[in-house]
Amino acid sequence: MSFSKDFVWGAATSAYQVEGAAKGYGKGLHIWDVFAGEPGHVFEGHTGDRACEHYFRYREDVRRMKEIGLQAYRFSIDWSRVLPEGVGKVNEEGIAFYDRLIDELLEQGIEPYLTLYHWELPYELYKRGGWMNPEIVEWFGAYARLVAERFSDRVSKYFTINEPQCFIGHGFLRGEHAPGLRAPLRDTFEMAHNVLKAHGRAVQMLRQYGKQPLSIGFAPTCGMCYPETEKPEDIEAARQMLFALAEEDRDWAWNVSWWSDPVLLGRYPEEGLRRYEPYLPRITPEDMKLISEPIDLYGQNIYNGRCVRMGENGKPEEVKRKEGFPQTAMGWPVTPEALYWGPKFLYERYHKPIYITENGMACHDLVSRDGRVHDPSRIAFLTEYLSQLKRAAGEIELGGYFQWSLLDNFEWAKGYSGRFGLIYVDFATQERILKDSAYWYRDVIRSNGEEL
Ligand code: IFM
Repeated sequence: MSFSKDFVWGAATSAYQVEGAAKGYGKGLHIWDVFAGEPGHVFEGHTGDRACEHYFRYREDVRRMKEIGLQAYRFSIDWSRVLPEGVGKVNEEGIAFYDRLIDELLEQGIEPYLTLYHWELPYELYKRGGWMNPEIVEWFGAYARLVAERFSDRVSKYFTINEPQCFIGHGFLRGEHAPGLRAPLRDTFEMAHNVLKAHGRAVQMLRQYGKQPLSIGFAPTCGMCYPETEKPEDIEAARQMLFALAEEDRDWAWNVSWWSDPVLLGRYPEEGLRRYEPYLPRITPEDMKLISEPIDLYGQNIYNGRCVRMGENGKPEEVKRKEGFPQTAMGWPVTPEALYWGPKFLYERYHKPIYITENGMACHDLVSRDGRVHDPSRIAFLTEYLSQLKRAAGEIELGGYFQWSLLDNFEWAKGYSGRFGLIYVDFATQERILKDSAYWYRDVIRSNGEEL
């Protein structure tokens, strides 16, 4: 089994997590500026005000990408940096930053993959109802148009929305992420519907104003499911559990089918329409047409999964993890099988080329006396995960893989306590050190995944 010749090897970041320059530079506030700026929300009061100073150090960072041999860099635009109020007046200084970044990438032969929304809702739009206000569909569309007009002469790959599961679930159901709300279920379903419509509108605008044919997708996430054995009934159990609704209604957003069926199949799952009926907004055929505007790529952020078997009662059941099962520094289980079965089940259902838009782990990284960062656990993790992905590559259409993350960065409510990078960042001095895993990844890329 091998990766195809045109398989893309990259790494990813997002704006607030790496850019810094959060105040000034013509940028408006977004909900994370406000949320992290207040005590009690983020570990030790950390904020993304400085983050990795990618805004100033992007040249050095692109040089590092080149050293690792990255073929692609997935980054996001901060909506409030280019449109400080979310709509209307354009911040040319912000546009100029992304122009410079894109030019630098292209000069180094690294293809930009641009994400429109990785959670920076402009605060001015939040005050007008944010995702609750149906006007956001056009606000987001206008933002996508601006991006197409300014960048699509050089950027042809786009993802509209990153992980709606997380920004709706953590931000509006659990209140652990910005804006820190525990909203009624009714509100969250309404927001989710607007998110999906905004995605569709952005696809239309990107296509309409794109200066070349564009490849467009979206990048949801979720825990995957994999079978305990390869018996057909266990495989079927894992498949069923992957696309099932969450057990608890307040966990509804952590789900694959509610987000992906509308976009890729043009309908919400029937079971969900029945169960969530009391909470749902009005959903029209025109809405579904907009939401299912054809896309080209299907991104999926995959970190882990649950082991599943068919129970004696003929229903899927989760298999308890073994005592001492491996975990990352975030306490997330290490389950490489998720990178074989996840893409496979998704491809079977949606028939779109799959890009792993994020995958990686947080480790307890530290600088050794030799000045290097030795991270054998990350190398072991990636070896296993990529081997599983390689197995999938022999069976389904896979477009690429983006390591999360290029740099250690601001891990949302966990602040700087979770180090996910291939590149170590000393946040006091902003010194960068390529971890052992970065050199290892360089060799993987060189061999197109043959050397794992
Ligand atoms: O850092 C995040 C990223 O912003 C979204 N996906 C998961 C990553 C690790 O938690």
